[in-house]
Amino acid sequence: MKPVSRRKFFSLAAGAAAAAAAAKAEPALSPHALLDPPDEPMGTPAAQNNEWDEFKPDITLDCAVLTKEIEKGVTAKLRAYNGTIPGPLITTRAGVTLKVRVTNSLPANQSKDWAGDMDVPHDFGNTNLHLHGLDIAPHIFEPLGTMDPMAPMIAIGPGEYKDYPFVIPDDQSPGLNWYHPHSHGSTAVQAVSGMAGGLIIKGAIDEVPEIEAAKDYILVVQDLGLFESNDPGAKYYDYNPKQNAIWQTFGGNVTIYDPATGKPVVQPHLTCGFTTGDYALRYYLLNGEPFFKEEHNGSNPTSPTPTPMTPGKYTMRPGEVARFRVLNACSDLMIPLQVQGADMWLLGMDGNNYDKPRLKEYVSGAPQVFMGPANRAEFLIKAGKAGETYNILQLAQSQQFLQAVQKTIATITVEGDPVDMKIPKSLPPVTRDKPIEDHEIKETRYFTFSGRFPGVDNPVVGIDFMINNQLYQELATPTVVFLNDCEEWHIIVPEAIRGGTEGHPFHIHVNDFEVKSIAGIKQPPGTIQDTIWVAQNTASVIRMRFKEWTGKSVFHCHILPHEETGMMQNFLILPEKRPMMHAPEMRIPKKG
Ligand SMILES: [Cu+2]
Repeated sequence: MKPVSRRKFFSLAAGAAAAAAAAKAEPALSPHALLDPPDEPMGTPAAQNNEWDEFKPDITLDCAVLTKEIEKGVTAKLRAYNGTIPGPLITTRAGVTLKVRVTNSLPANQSKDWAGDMDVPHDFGNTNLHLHGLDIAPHIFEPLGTMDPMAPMIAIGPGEYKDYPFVIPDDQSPGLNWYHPHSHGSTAVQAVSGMAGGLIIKGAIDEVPEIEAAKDYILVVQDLGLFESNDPGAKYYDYNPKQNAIWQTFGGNVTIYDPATGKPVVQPHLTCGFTTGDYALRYYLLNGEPFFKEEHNGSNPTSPTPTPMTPGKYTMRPGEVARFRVLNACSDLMIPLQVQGADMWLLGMDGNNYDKPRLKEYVSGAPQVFMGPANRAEFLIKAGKAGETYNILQLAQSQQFLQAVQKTIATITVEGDPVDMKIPKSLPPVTRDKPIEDHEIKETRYFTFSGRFPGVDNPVVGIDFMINNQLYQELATPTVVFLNDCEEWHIIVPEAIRGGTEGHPFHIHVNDFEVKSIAGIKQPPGTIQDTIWVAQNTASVIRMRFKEWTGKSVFHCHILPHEETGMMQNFLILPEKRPMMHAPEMRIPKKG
């Protein structure tokens, strides 16, 4: 019998006490703009490891409330892994079983009686864990790896824990990935409160002599969405909507939908409600430290009032080559990334290196990499003369509902004694994701990401965020694919009159994909990603091979408030071809 994977680990009262204790604890402040990747990878070689025998976690991630002063006079109750924002940097390698225990010390949030269905944010105390970017077995539904199309999503309740034995394939590409919660209803609230962390796969790329010699900087970029707390007498900010209160960006107030009249009713006593991107106060963090602030602007609601804060600081010697790895862990900000004044040698995206570094020349005002929410960019910079400075910028963009003004994430100063370091000519071969030829394509599918305002299917939220005109359904599995098949998917964001009012980042679990074209522009072979930004009125074409794992999983928009309110779909990877039925393993009668 399979051991139980989810047990109470303390009573609910103890859970509340633990949360209170965590809230009182001094916040752990990370050193400014530096995250040192640890040398020792975690995990046991898969062959030596029975994943369920005596589960000894390599790491325990405890989810709890963290009280932190973000800047002088602004204290916020956030949500964090192990009391730090970002969460601890996990380092592991291909071919191991990484054992992670998730314990949930978040306070309970009872939302059973709220109006609306699963696409109305709910149960903010429930959580689960997604390792984003790893080619591992489906792990969002219960039990892990299930092929039951009706399987429920994993929800680790307050006071509960769950053990995850993540089997990482032998040929998993080395690079920067990450982890975050993925429990439908609470993903956005938890991630934009601080719950995200980096995950490094070490491997061949780290042994390329020019890369091994380079300093390795990990830059985790996150956002925090905040409101003045609704808690009586509170002198802090938080993001803890009461009932299913919705923050009305345009009215600058909080409403609750009245099913009797079909209209939202203003709640003068509430300051905080769920939002699809705009917050009363939002901070952008680099490795936990704020570099930018935005405040809701009632007179111009799609243009928050910007305040630059302190960017991260890096120094390089003249002639030095350094490795920068940037994770866009923001809940919804697309980052057109530029290193102002320096050429970028892009090693790869989303933890998948290219066959050689791709030179992205610096052109003033033009992005070198488009980083949708969840994308990672890894690149080398070679410093010029002493006295030069380079700014790592998020360039201004207007591809989203909110206008994004330019932000300086970090500055690089060139100083000290010169050295002469080199850019490598080639990079290790990628073994897991081979190019997919035309004749291998078994199926071509089209997915349209669109929005409808005001919402018809989701009137509580007030906006419908849909894939192929459907909101997310936990128990529906509209797309069924087969193991070892290759498919071509066209991800479409239509023109504005058909619901394409803004861009959306597409992300799929379990297998990475090869990017064939973006907005009609062919991409070089070997462009492997797990997330791709699709701008308004364009399509991106990707190809995927369902390589190793079967089970029920998801693809979705990685703008988390969109995902939370409907822009997600399940898909099922089946081991072999059989007539399509909704639950084959339950309904095909056994012979004899
Ligand atoms: Cu979206």
